[in-house]
Amino acid sequence: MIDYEKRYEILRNMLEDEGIDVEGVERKLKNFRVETPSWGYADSGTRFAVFKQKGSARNVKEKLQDAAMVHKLTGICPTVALHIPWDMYDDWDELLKYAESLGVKPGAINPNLFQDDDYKLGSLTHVDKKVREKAINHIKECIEIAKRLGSKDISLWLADGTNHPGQDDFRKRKHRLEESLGEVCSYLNSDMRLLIEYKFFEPTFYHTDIPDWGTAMILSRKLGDRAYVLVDLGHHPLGTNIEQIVAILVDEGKLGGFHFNNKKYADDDLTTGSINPYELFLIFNELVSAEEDGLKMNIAYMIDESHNLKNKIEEMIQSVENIFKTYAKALIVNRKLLRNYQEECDIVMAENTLVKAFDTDVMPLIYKVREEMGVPLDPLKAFRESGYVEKVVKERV
Ligand code: RM4
Ligand code: MN
Ligand code: MN
Repeated sequence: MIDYEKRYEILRNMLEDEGIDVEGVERKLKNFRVETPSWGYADSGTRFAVFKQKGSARNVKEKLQDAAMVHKLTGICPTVALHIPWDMYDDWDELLKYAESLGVKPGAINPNLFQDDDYKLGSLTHVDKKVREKAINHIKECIEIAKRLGSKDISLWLADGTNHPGQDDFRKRKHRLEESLGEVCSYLNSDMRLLIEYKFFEPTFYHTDIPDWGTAMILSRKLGDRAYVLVDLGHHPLGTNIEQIVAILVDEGKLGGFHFNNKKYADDDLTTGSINPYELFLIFNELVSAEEDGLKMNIAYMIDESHNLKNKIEEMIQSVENIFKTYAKALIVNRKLLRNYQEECDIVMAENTLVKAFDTDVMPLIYKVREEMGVPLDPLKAFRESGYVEKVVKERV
């Protein structure tokens, strides 16, 4: 048992002296949810090879089992993003019941428009109407699955793009994309959303059809109330100010969700918060700031990682831990003070106000919340002691 009481008292007193509503912070932490991806539990690899791990999930039910384990230990991951056709199943009602019996639910449904020969030159933007129709029908199928499962979000990443100048016409592709997505949106129920993910490179390297947040926002504006932008932290050029993008999207009411991960060079999908924890903090700082200013927000927090060096479940727990901890740090920023310093143009103290929260050890707050939620204080340790890995290695042969 972690003995955190004294540390908690000191932290609580310190925060209350600053005028921070500690109970409010704890309430928000208890309500925070982050979705884990089914593909994070299955074997994956680099661009060069797939590395198999003993005991990794082999099908959608096993992926749900692993995700349920992460939720059991963290208490904040009750939904699992599914990828179609990777997670195709013949009886969705049965699968839904199965998920619920494990204590989890399907989350965002991710169509796959990047693994079929027909899509080599594009899917929703393809010059051939037949290919576009095939792609639209696949998303339509995903929407039907979502309706069966009670999922509200369709999370769309397009691999569309070109490798060679002159290969295709940018504007024509843009028009085809708008038309295709217009049709896609017409199949959504009024409480469903299309989350549009942008990425400036890969698998094509000359251009992609949705390279950045601006393009994704133009699209989502044209598409109307059903469409929002999804920010994958790995999909920006190095040095991009992601927190500013987040602030603008939130302010425009168009931020639909996140794919959390971290990058060093490209779309590395490394452990969230492992390379640049301060960037993650600054992103959460914008979210908390917007929320405290009363902005209307409906944001799907999701992890998009699939690891093949670390144990997959341990890695997911690590990411969840980093996300939760960072959110807590953003919640304890002294916003009143920050605003005052900003108004007085006291740059040094304004910056220090952020750094102070970032530097604070918030673990006692997290322990308190976990204790009240009835989950292990140290989920990683609890996982190692659970014997889960040994169990699935035996079962999954
Ligand atoms: C992309 C993007 C998508 C993910 C695929 C596999 O880079 O991040 O979200 O579904 O990879
Ligand atoms: Mn992604
Ligand atoms: Mn990605």
